[in-house]
Amino acid sequence: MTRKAQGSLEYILLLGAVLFLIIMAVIITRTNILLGGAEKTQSNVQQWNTTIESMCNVGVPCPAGYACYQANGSCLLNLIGNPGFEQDLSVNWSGESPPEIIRVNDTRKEGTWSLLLNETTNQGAPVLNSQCYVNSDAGNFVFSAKAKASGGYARADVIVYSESTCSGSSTVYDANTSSTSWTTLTREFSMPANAGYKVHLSCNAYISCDDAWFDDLALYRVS
Ligand SMILES: [Ca+2]
Ligand SMILES: [Ca+2]
Repeated sequence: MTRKAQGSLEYILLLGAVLFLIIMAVIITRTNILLGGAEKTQSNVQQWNTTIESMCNVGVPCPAGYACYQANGSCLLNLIGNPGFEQDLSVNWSGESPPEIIRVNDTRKEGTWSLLLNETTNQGAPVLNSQCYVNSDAGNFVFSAKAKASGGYARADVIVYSESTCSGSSTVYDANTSSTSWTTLTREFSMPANAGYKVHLSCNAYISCDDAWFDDLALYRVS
């Protein structure tokens, strides 16, 4: 190899090393910026998840996944999954006495679908339970549901358990209506940390009922 060729090779290697360092510096800088951005976005999402100042109590709709706290018009994160039965009932819910637990679209309050619990002779009381949720921090909550009934009462309960697995001792917060037009049921209650809880919808399980419809459920933390 001539001295000139060797000089060119050294020059190319040096240039390559400098380019490599520049590229690495750019990657590190951009990664830090992206990470910072991701953290900022997450922080914004966490704030977004807590409360959205709104005027939903005068008709401004809340975003999907949020429920309107009528007391101050803010939108609060809805802790119940599939709350308006827009997805199949196997999503976030399970039937306890399933003969007549049906999603229907001929009468509903929100979206396309609602839930019908149709009590029929000799088939037992239809009951639909939400999945078991775990409450992380002690606080005060509001549960609400749109409901209507035919030939008796539609009943919606929140059951709070001493164990996070929805077992142990329990307290029932119940609400019901015999109205044949859509009515809002509301219960306020508190939960300790690490309590398990479920929503329990029923027709003829505790009080007389022929048909009960439910839609637009919400459970949210108010303090
Ligand atoms: Ca619905
Ligand atoms: Ca019936």
